[in-house]
Amino acid sequence: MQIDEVTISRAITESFMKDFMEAMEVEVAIGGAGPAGMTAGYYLAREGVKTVIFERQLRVGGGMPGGGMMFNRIVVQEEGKKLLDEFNVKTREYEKGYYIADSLEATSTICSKTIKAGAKIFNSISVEDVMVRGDDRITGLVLNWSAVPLAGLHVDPLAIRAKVVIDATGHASEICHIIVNKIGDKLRTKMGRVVGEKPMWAEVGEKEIIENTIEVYPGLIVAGMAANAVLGAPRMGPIFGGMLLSGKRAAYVAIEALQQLKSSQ
Ligand code: 48F
Repeated sequence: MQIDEVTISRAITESFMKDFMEAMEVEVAIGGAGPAGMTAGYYLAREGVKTVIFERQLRVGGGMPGGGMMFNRIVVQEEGKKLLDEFNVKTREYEKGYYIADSLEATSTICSKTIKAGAKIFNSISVEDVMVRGDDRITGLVLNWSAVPLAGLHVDPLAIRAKVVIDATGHASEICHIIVNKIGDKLRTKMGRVVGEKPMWAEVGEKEIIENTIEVYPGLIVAGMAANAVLGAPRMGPIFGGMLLSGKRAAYVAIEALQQLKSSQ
């Protein structure tokens, strides 16, 4: 067989565009393919929900591959270990109740299972704005290639429609900030704004992240570190159980929000 460069180029362009067009009308759109966003995507896709994830970086995983201070290990507690077991990520007990996993195995396995479950992940694309319609409800995301702002180019974005959005953009909680900047202090938090994360306290951060995984604005759910940043809870450093559990919870909060939307229409 002769290899033709143009056939390769056509294969890439055509199949990418097909998936991108498909992603323009989804049930759930997730900003950020860190541990929380990918875990949310995995459980949503497993439940048959049409889900897409947009990730700014070239690579997925957010803060997970870097482990603790670039030592590529993560620690999870008992509940987090059960979730890593579900993904079939190997863990080893370090001391009673503390489990270690390889951060690269965790990242690559969760990513692979999320895609195989049916969620689409688009890397190198940033969420730069949102769409809000009707009675104050987020209805979509506004996207641009991540390289555009890096190059300082003036290029207008494109938009996709989603019934529910998950802000899994980590510490920066970018989608929630966009809502506050453009719509006002309307988040379901103290004062309606992003409260901001508190100093590191792993015990409290890991507990509160689950309670903080809520719908903070109609159609917008927070997951992972964004949940603690928006609701004003501590960061927790390289213990990742809370991120995975929050991602899983966000999937089911999103499913509930989809059901409520359906019954209100
Ligand atoms: O930061 P990140 O890993 O968030 P997470 O899933 O997990 C937090 C932990 O990694 C760690 C921690 C553990 O205790 O505190 O920090 O909550 O992943 C967030 C992803 O979102 C991407 C970003 O590149 C990262 O991969 N992201 C951020 N803003 C945008 C975005 C945006 N506007 N559009 C698209 N992706």
